[in-house]
Amino acid sequence: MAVAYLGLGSNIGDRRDNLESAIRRLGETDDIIVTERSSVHETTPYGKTDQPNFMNMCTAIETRISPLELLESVLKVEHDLGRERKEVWGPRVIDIDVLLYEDLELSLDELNIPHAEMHKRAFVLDPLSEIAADIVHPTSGKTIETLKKELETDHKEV
Ligand code: GSY
Repeated sequence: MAVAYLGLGSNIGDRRDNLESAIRRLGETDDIIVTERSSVHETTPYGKTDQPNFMNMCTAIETRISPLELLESVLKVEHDLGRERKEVWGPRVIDIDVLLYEDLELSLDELNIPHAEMHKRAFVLDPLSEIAADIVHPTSGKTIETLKKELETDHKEV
């Protein structure tokens, strides 16, 4: 079984319920076992800032399916929960990103693993460090805890 990590976010409707529904549906998907989950973090929007605050969390899963099949499953859960892809950076009922899949590095049009922006995003690293602090991000060779600390240092007020 492969271990993968997913990042989830919601900023429309009942955000906590949307996260719960997404995790339940992921767990009901063939060949996906949700093994760990972080706490839920309320976060300010990254990128396009004039939108509601998000709730974010991360999960660990075990799976036999390939990264591209995992992407398909994740897109199906997003679709079933009513996700519409109107704006790249716009508000969303649910967003599920494949962050890590074992120590794989993959660069395709439709999927980058590790997620290309994860090391820049506190809304990913904060919850992810609760369940994967010692996991090594394969591109940088740094642990999630180290990436989180580096991002915090970057953002420190002077
Ligand atoms: O890429 C995920 C969607 N998203 C988020 C998010 O989940 N959390 C925060 N805080 N900002 C975000 N901007 C986008 S787009």
